[in-house]
Amino acid sequence: MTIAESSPNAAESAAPLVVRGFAIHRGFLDAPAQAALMAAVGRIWTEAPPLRPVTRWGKPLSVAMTSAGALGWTTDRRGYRYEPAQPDGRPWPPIPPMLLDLWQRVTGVPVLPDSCLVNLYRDGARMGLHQDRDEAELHWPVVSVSLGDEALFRIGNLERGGATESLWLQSGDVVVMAGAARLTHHGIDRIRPGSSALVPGGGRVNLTLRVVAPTA
Ligand code: MD3
Ligand code: FE
Repeated sequence: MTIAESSPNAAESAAPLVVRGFAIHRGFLDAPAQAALMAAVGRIWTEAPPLRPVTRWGKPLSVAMTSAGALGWTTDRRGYRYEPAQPDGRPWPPIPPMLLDLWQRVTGVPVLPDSCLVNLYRDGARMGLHQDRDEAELHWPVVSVSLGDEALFRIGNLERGGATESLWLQSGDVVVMAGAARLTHHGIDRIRPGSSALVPGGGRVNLTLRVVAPTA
């Protein structure tokens, strides 16, 4: 059964919680849909294994990453950017249809994402507060899907600094960043190891869907 075929649960039709412009759909994916999506992530990993990329300064990120779609986000000693191929030259695998379907249902925009970043957080992994602005057109939304262990998500401001708000994201939660929220600083402080058994080997997977290449 695909996510598209599964009947919408009560949470899916509920109004999202909005925090600083981030629309948080708690429990958007029920347990069968989460399992189906996790299986699709496993197929992505078969063709494009998660790697811990290094920064410009040669330090590996604590998060292991891979991508699906025409363009994948990566970083190495030349800096960070979107690339049409994996470091070994192979193309990224296609974005699973169930994610394209989810994108259409939660955003309603007339374009499809051309990139799906797949982040893997094992114990101790984190992501510092940052903005995402490597995409050509910054007005399209970004959609995040959480699978596996719970994560403490921190939401800041358009500018660096200032007060932040934190909330726990759980497996099956979907967050839509649109409008001003698209350029808001955000990060993951920590995960709660062992809080879910969904990810083989443990940890958390976050999928972010983005429109990266120019659409016009
Ligand atoms: C707000 N990922 O991949 S998801 C990222 O859980 C990233 O792996 C985190 O931040 C994670 O860039 C947070 C929420 C998220 C993702 C992308 C965004 C929020 C965003 C892009 C723009 C604005
Ligand atoms: Fe981000």
